[in-house]
Amino acid sequence: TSKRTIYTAGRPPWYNETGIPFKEAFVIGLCGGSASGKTTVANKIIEALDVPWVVLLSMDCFYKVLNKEEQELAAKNEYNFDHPDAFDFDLLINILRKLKKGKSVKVPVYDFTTHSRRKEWKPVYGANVVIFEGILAFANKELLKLLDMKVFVDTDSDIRLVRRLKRDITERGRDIVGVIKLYNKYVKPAFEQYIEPTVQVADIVVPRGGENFVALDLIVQHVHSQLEKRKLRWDVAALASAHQGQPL
Ligand code: UZR
Ligand code: MG
Repeated sequence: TSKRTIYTAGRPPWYNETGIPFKEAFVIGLCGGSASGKTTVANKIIEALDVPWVVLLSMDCFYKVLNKEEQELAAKNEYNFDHPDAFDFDLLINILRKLKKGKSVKVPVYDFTTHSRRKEWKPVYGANVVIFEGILAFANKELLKLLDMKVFVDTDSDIRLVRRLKRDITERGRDIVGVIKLYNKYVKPAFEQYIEPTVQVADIVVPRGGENFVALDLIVQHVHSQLEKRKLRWDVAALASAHQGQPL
């Protein structure tokens, strides 16, 4: 575990043990259809990474605040929450850019019952690794530039529909007719138009999601090796600053 302690060394994660600022967090983008298992994959990566200061950022926090008319549409299941227009990409990019620089940020807390943001935003502190997950995680060019590794969770649509039905009925108090209506009207078309094609920009495609231990292991190995490379760069920088411009 000695190689893992390097990243904090008893200090906030944005400095290494020699006081060299930790400039960049490693950002993993996790994309996939609704109920594909993105959150499960994210949590398994976090567990297996065994690195301090890993942050999970969900796209759900960046839904736009709805006005009155839009709220009425949403109540009738006639607002499209699966379309890119439903998300505040500007705020999302802004926040992810800061996190990537190792800065702390405040993330909006979205309330799906009122379709507004809570007064208190959630503080998120600088991290070594940021996992950003969402159905449209790969749907914006500026956003893509911030992702160091792009993982697409590819789970069959019948399995996703079954899970979505279960989740919306048990956790979100919806009824079967409403869930199926939403699925056919918005979830499925948006998947086909905006989500599925973005598999092309992925570095790794994970079939079956959280049960794919080989894929999870490959992802974790890559992150470790990237963090090691960065650590090497800090060491060189620390050495250089200790010599204060004298040749090493
Ligand atoms: P995922 N969604 C909800 O229904 N309620 C919430 O509180 C948050 C999200 C839905 C959203 C989208 N659309 O289809 C999907 N609606 O969850 C994206 N309505 O989230 O990737 O976890 O399935
Ligand atoms: Mg989710």
